Amino acid sequence: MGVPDEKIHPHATGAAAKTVAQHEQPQDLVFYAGWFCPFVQRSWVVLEEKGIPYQYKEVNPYKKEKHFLDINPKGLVPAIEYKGKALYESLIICEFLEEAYPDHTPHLLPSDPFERAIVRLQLDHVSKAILPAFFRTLQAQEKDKQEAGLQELYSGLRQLAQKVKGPYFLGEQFSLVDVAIAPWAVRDYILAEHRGYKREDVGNGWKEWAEKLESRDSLVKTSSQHYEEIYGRYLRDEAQSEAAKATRAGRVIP
Ligand SMILES: N[C@@H](CCC(=O)N[C@@H](CS)C(=O)NCC(=O)O)C(=O)O
Repeated sequence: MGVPDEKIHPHATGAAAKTVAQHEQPQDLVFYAGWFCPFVQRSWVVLEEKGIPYQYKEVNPYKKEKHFLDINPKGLVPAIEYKGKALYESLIICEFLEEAYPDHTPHLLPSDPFERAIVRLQLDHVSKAILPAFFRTLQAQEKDKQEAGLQELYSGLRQLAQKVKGPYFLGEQFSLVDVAIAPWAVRDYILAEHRGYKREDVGNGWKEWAEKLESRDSLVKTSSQHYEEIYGRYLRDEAQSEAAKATRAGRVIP
């Protein structure tokens, strides 16, 4: 028996569909992706930014088919196969791409070790503070819990935005901090429509940064339509994804 999340639109649409069509040929790097997934979009953005040759393969991660579990035992997208070897976890894939393709620019990590560490600190903040608050706000059913989630989200985003040099996190250089948060800037309209979220209420220039991120070419080229269909299940707290279950149980997002 399947889970309700299995019933998703089967492939990318809009600008992302064109990008998928350009990446059907076999390559050393196979990108296992779900068109709808913000974690996928992180790695996809890096592939597109750097112009790395890749073959796009659409996976429905809710089906947990054996061939996919062999690649990622966690059964989550994104995952890659690189020269026959498997790797998963969006940010780990992003860093792998940065290191495995040193001649492909832009470089998304600064060259100075201290600056690199600062970028990683912010990635940690996105994972531990911002994303859990985003999911909590999305899934909360009671008004007071939605409001509490929203305030946590504002606080997490505010702390991050405060450090933005502009127009991107490190200034002119587009970096992994931008990559890590951008897919949620693309999707925050869902919270605006259903949870009273306003970019302006974050402050510290988040609105301007979010606008810059969502309009960047690599984000536009990897964005589809139909996100509402996916997020409807989260908004009703019916989603059975690992992230949704973890959020419901007060656990860390896997
Ligand atoms: N920490 C993982 C999260 C990936 C993730 O949660 N992907 C979702 C789709 S957006 C997935 O594959 N869900 C399948 C499931 O929950 O069963 C990463 O950063 O790659």
